[in-house]
Amino acid sequence: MRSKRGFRWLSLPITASLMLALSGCSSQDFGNGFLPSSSHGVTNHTGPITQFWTTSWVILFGVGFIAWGLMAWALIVYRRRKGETGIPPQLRYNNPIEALFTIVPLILVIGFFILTARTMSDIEKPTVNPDVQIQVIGKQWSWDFNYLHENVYSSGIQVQPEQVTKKVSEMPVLHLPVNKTVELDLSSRDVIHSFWVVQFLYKKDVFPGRWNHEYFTPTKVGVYTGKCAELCGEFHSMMLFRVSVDTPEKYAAYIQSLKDKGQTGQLSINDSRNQNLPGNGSSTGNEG
Ligand SMILES: [Cu+2]
Repeated sequence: MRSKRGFRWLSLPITASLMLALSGCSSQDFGNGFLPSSSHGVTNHTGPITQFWTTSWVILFGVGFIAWGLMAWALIVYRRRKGETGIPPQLRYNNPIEALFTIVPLILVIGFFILTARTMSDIEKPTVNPDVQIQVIGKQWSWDFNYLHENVYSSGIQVQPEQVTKKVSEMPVLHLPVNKTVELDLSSRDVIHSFWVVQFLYKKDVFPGRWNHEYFTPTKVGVYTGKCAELCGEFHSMMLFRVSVDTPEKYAAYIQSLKDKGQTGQLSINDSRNQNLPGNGSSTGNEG
């Protein structure tokens, strides 16, 4: 009877954590490792990234459960009983256990290193002769896009608070044609930013005085959420944008609309960022 009562208190935290884990998450979230389910098949990289993430946390949760289980077992089995006094027997130099907690983490670290290096080198592999090449230039607190092959540009204005909830359509938008290979060349006019498209499951730092590159193929038509992911000053949280993955016709129409507005040529990396002052209502990119 004693042991039955002793373990009853465990049922409460176990039930509570199971309820927490099982409520509010669908089986799709679970299979997706709780990454946004809207990221499914959005680029050629989202599959491998999801797989990498899910594999990692499943293994680490396994390790966690074993460690927590052993801790709970030791706490319960070796707890101080009634009438016990003094320090319990002191043990040291248990070679099998020391070998275990050296070798197992070593295998984990090497395994994760190989997994990471392999996934990253696949994702970072440059595309030779990409179909679309676009310069993405960060500036406090918006983005400029130079479409190199089409020789047009668009220049973003800092998002205003009401746009965050109401006027998504007025945010700067990077247009990409679906199923075409894309190279993005990223740099900054001022401080360090980070180009993050949430559903692409990838961020790339944007540095002044340096060009970084990102290669991928968008594979699903849609509009995706973009943010700056590097704290870059007062209006960092307003440095929002959208990525629109278009059908070939819609992409061509967008490029034509830039030409019609006279936005031909390219914005220089050395342009002033003052085109971005709040209150400048147009997004036609006044080079300064
Ligand atoms: Cu930023």
